[in-house]
Amino acid sequence: MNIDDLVADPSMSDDRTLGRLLSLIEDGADGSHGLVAQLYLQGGTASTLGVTGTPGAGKSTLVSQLVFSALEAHPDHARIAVVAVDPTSPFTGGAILGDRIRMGDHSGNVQVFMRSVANRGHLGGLAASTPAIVAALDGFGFAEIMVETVGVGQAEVDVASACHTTVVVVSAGWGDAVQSAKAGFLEIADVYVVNKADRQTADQTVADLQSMLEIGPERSWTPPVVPTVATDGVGVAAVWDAIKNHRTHLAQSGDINARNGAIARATLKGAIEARVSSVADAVADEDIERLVLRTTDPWTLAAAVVAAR
Ligand SMILES: Nc1nc2c(ncn2[C@@H]2O[C@H](COP(=O)(O)OP(=O)(O)OP(=O)(O)O)[C@@H](O)[C@H]2O)c(=O)[nH]1
Ligand SMILES: [Mg+2]
Repeated sequence: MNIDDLVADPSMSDDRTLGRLLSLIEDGADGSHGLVAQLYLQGGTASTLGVTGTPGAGKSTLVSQLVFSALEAHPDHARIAVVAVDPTSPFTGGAILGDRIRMGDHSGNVQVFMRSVANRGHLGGLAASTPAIVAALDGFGFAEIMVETVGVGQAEVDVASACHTTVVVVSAGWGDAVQSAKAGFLEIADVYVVNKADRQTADQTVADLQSMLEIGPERSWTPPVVPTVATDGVGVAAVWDAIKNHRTHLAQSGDINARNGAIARATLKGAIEARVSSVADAVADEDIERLVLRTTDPWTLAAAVVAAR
């Protein structure tokens, strides 16, 4: 099947062609903007879930469990996509392999589609390509899209928070709640998960987070703090319930409109960044030479280059 046919009629999709399409979008290949643009117009129906948190906290293990919850919630065979944003170097590759193994629970299930976004030197980086991938999957008719990112670095955190519901996963005993506040997690969490609750320190971590969340400004939704043992599935049903409650809250309070606006803004920002990055890459060597010779400066040249587009 070719990609134009796929975009025209997503119901005919096969996952191999979809995978090729997503690679074109991720690379910002010629023509990929037109494809994702068309899919964007067809989208707006998916529920998106961002999952972020500390490295090794158990995010992938939890996501894999949440896929089971989502499958149960969709007996209509609606499809579920998992996007794992993995900016690790191709030479270590460990995390990607780890994710593949944990997500192996769902390999062979035609209802589930997995994608990893590697963000290695791609146009505009992960803040540009991840929203485009999500928009494409949404346009494809996926009912649930889960995006996992490591919560290290602003771009990773931003990508996970540009979703309808953001789940922050920390492991029990991981530093203290203050670390979590420093990482900016308190502001973005709609649901807080304290994983590895098989450790004795879990109760303290839960209590610390709860009290930190209470000191914050008054807000219409207070993030619940849910202990889990993701490897055994303990607490996963409570996390799924918290996600459902948050979705109900968004709909009933009208906060969904602001959330959709924030997601649209993040997607636009990614599109702008990708465009600016391609403009920067296209600057001629002669112009660069003028910078080196100091006959012009980067700021004057930037204004001229952007104005010329
Ligand atoms: N003891 C214990 N170990 C867990 C639990 N959940 C996950 N693990 C283990 O913790 C390790 C990391 O789990 P992952 O799910 O890969 O964690 P992650 O947050 O996705 O890791 P990165 O994506 O590399 O940041 C694995 O060895 C898991 O088996 C848990 O509830 N208890
Ligand atoms: Mg992971």
